[in-house]
Amino acid sequence: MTTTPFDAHPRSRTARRALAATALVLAATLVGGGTSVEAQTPGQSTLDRPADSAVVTGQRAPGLVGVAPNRVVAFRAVNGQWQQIPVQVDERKSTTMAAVYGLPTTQTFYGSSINVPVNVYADPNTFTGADTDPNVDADDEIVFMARDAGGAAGTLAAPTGTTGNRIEVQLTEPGTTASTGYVYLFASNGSLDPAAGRRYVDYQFRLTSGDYKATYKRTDGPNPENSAVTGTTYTAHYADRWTMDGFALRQGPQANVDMIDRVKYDIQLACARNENTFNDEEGAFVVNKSGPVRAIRSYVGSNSGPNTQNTQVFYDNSFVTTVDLRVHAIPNVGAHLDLGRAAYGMTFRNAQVPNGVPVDGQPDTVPAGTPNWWTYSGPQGGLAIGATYNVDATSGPTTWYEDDTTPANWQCTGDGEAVGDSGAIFASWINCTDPGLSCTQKLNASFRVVPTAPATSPADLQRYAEQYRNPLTIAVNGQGGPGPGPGQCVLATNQQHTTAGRATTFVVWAWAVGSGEYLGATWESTSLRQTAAGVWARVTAC
Ligand SMILES: [Ca+2]
Ligand SMILES: [Ca+2]
Ligand SMILES: [Ca+2]
Ligand SMILES: [Ca+2]
Repeated sequence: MTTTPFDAHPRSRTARRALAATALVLAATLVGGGTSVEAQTPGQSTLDRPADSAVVTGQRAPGLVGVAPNRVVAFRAVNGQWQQIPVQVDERKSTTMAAVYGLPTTQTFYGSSINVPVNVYADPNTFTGADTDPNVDADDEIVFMARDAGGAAGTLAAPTGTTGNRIEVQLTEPGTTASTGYVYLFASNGSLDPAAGRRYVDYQFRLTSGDYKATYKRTDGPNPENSAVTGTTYTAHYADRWTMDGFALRQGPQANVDMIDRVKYDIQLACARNENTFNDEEGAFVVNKSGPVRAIRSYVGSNSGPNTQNTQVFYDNSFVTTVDLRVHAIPNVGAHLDLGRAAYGMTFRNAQVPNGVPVDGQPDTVPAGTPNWWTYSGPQGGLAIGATYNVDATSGPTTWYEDDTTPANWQCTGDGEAVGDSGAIFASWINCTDPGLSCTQKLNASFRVVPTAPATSPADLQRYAEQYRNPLTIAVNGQGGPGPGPGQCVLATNQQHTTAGRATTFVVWAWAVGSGEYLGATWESTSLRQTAAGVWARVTAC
């Protein structure tokens, strides 16, 4: 049995209920022996994924394509009752980096062209601009929290305020089908708030200079900020585009005490390039978006890598940083989090030091290894970090760890100390990754930080870290949508098809309307696609 790290969090009840449901299912199996699979279908989610989100693109939910983003709503079913949950649509668009910069396509930086194609989050308040299609389209993302999932809705009638058919999104723990949950997406009639009255995260983008489009120095920074993100379990602060210089837990005895020196990005060659020099030259924001499910801060520009992009996505109890390196060949590159003395007393663990080393400013021996997960735990609380890499421009990353108040190593930015400073470094020669130089190789690194309450065990921290590397399986059943229309596909029981006019029944047997295809018994489920007005054809799956 595991504990949730979010004990100060009212929604931790969901996880406890899920565990209780698991126990009930197990008990039923033990007592009943031959209990059928159907009888075990839980009334609520059995997932234990407190920090995970789930994204369904418009491409996977064609029934919602064409629906206005503020008309997409989500529900869970708990013991046969609908409950609305927060959902967010993040629109994406294909454009060029030059458009993101709001600069001519002929613009170059250090010989690198910015007239390169990219697919990015849209933002009407940056030069990226709003999506070209104001409704949900194929690349737009529909996102909700996995812990908001419920049980299977079965034959529940659609919730009040929705139109058309539901899209069932089933989340399943890889390799453990008994751990599963369901979320149902619908189009609303306009009477429902997609946030369901919640706001999980708040991001205030504040430029010292004023309005972004009017004042941002896109060809030569710096561009000081006083930006802040507030989740349920943490706050973060930014002083400039690349500079996260504040981070505090919101639970425990050191609530709201800044724990970090800063997040560091660097080429560790005589401090030639780092987040300070990135801020100092060309750069632009792709998007600044705030809640309700997540906030997104994405930006570009790193000296001779004008197309390099960093995207940070903030949830209520985690944040994800994804670096897309796009630069000429370079000798090495690293991304790491340097803590401050407020982190003294924590213990650092990874696969090489599973029993941990103390964060105390005194050097430790941490053998080299692949930085897939690492954790900090202590009376302050915990940090669980999981990482993924998509790289073909060099060999894999190695762990960076430095805990030393008098480091021999130059501290290129921040204060002069290295405190529990850990992350990933690509220490081998990195081939060109810049499409602005017609290069096609890649180096993409993604890190998720899960801040937790003090009571979280090292084992749970490791589990949350590794969950980022092993995401939930997402299955999308049924296509939902605003209402009948050619191409619509619906997975439902034959009784539901009959009620909705897609099938007819005689005694307990059902046939599709229009095509006349036999569908089986009324309690069986089939997928029907509308091939013409009033014609439904049986298909293998929606
Ligand atoms: Ca789009
Ligand atoms: Ca769109
Ligand atoms: Ca130490
Ligand atoms: Ca430092």
